[in-house]
Amino acid sequence: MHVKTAIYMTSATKPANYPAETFPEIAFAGRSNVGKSSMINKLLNRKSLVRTSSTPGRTQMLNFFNINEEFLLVDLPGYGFAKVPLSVKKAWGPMIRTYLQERKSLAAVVMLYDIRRTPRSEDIQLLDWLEEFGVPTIPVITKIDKVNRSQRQKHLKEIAEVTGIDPGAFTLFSALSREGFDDLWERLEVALNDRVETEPLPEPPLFD
Ligand SMILES: Nc1nc2c(ncn2[C@@H]2O[C@H](COP(=O)(O)OP(=O)(O)OP(=O)(O)O)[C@@H](O)[C@H]2O)c(=O)[nH]1
Ligand SMILES: [Mg+2]
Repeated sequence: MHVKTAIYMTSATKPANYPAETFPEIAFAGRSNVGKSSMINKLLNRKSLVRTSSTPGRTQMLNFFNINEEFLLVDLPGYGFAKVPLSVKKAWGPMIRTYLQERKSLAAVVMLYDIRRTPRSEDIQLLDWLEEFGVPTIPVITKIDKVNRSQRQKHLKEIAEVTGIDPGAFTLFSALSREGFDDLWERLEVALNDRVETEPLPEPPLFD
């Protein structure tokens, strides 16, 4: 994929404020601090198009980015960060569920897992929704640079067991190295093409 333009469009919490469904779209989901924003920046080869932070839980809206006027990438709010106010925690479920249910242009969700962490209830909940709404899912294990090669298989096996996902289905990724970069782009391209070929996208609005 040659990224010519990558432009921040808007942030939203509810469908009325999402951008038009003119382009196929890929969203990135996972717990707070797992590396969603870093992954998007890496894929786009932009240092800080998407804000990353050492203070997890800061991205509390859905952030939409337009790539090449061809497709959208969406940075979804993370979950599971203890210091976030209860009101924000409660808003997360309906916000994500509604998005997954309603977004007709959604081609796939990249589901991120930190190689050092055991998936928890929210991770499983998210997988249930993806299945319920028939959203194609691309499972990725991130931060693989944090563990040595011999440890990788052990962690991969555990994450596969807890999620029920086939170990061979995961892309192993690092935002620090280039590992997993080509594999992930290939999967995104396949998903985007599939979305365009299965069902026409809704007509763009006459006025934007
Ligand atoms: N070593 C290493 N660190 C990473 C990697 N990806 C992300 N990080 C670091 O992990 C921290 C969190 O990354 P973010 O990309 O902000 O995580 P996020 O999932 O967007 O977090 P929220 O926006 O809070 O949901 C940052 O300090 C990143 O530099 C990786 O592949 N390897
Ligand atoms: Mg983020």
